[in-house]
Amino acid sequence: MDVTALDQQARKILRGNDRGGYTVPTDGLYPYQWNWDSAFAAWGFAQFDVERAWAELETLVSGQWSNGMIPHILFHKPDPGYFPGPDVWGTEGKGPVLSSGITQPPVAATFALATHEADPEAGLPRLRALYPKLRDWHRWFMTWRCEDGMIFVTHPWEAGRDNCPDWDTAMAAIDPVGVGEYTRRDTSHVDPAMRPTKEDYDRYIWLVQRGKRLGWDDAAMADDMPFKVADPTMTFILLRACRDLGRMADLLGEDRAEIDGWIDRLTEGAGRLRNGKGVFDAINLNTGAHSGHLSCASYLCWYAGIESEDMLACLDKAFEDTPYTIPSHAFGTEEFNPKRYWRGPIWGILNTLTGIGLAEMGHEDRAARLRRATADLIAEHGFAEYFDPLTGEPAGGGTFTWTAAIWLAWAS
Ligand code: 9YW
Repeated sequence: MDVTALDQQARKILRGNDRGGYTVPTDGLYPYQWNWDSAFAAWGFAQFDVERAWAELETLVSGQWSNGMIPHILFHKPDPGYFPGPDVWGTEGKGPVLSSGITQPPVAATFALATHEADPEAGLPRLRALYPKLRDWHRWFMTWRCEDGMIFVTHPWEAGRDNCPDWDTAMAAIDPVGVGEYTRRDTSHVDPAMRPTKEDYDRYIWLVQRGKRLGWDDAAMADDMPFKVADPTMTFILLRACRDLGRMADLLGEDRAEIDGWIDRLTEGAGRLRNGKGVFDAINLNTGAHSGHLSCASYLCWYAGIESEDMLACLDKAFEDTPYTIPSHAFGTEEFNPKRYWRGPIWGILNTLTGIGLAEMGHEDRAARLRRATADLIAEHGFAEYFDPLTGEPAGGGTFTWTAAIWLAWAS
C-alpha cells in the first residue's frame, strides 16, 4: 500500500470537492453542503489545513435556523442536477441559507473538538464561537426529537441511512397518495440498482411535501408524525457529541450542567434501543415495535461509551461472515443486498466511528482489524461512497469527500 500516494489522492479529493468554504460530498450526485459529510470533511482538512477545517464548520453552522436546528443540506448555490432542490423543500425564510427542512447525525461537535486539538491555541476563539451554536443544536434535538431519551427521526434522510431495513415497517404504513410526478436525478448519476427504489422515493418526497405543508413547524411536525422512528445512529451519535460538547464547555469555562442532564437522559434512552437479543436497533414509535435488525448503526454503542458483550459477539460474527466488514445490514438476512445503498454495503464512516469507539473502550484488536480492513478497501478500490461487502467493489459515487477524510484522519 503506497500511503503517501493515497494521502495525496485524498487531499486532492478534498480540494477538488471544495466549493469555497464548504465541501460537496461528491461532484454531480451531491452538489451542495451536507451536514455530516461536511463535519467529516472538516476532520479530514484538520490533518493538513486547519484553517480550511474551521471554515468548513463555520459555513455549516451559518445555516442554523432560529430554533437551533442545523439543516441536513445547505443549498448555497442553485444546481439543477439535484432533486429535491430548495423549491420542493419550501423552507424559504426559515434560515439564513436556503436549506432542507430536516437535520442529520450531529457529528459536528466531535469534529470541532478534533479540529481544536489540531490547533489548540489559535483555534480557541474559533471553538468559542462555534460552541453556543452547537449547544443550541443539541438542545433542539433534546427538545423536539427526543422521546424517553431516544432520538427519533422524522424522515429516513434525517438518519443518514436512507433506505435501511430499520425503516421498512414505518415506510410501509405510509400511503404516498398525491405525491405527483417528479424526476429523480440520483439515478442519472449512479446505477439505479445501487439506489433506493421508486417505492422508497415516493415516500421520501411525500414526507418532504408534508413538512412543507406544515411550514416545518417543530410542534406541528411532532403531532401525529407518520414517520417517527427512534434511531441508534442519532441516539448514539448525539450521546457521544454531548460528551464532546461537555469537554468543550470545560475547556471554555462554560457551565455544563444542562449537557450532563442530556448525557444522562440519552444514556437511559440508548438502553431502551436494546432488543430481546441484546442488539441495539430502531423502534417505530408509532407502534412501539423494535425493527429486530442488526445494522451498522447497532455497533455505534462503543462510540457512545456503552459496553455490550452481545454486540462484541455480533461483530466477531460479522468479521467471519463477509470478506469485508461491517455490512450496513446483517449478512444472511432476507433484506441483505450487497449493492443497494444502506441495505448491505459497507460505509467507511460508520466503520470509523465504530473503530474509534472500540479503541476507546479497550477493544484495540478489533479496532485495529476494522481499521486495516477499511484501509485495504480504500487502497484496493478507491475513495468510493460505499463498498460491496462480498467483493469489495466500489459502489455509488466516486471521489467521495468523507471517504477521503476518514482515510486521512483515521484509516491510513
Ligand atoms: C440525502 C450525502 C448524503 C449522506 C447520507 C446518504 C445520502 C441522501 O447522501 O443521503 O439526500 O440525504 O445516505 O448519509 O449524507 O453524502
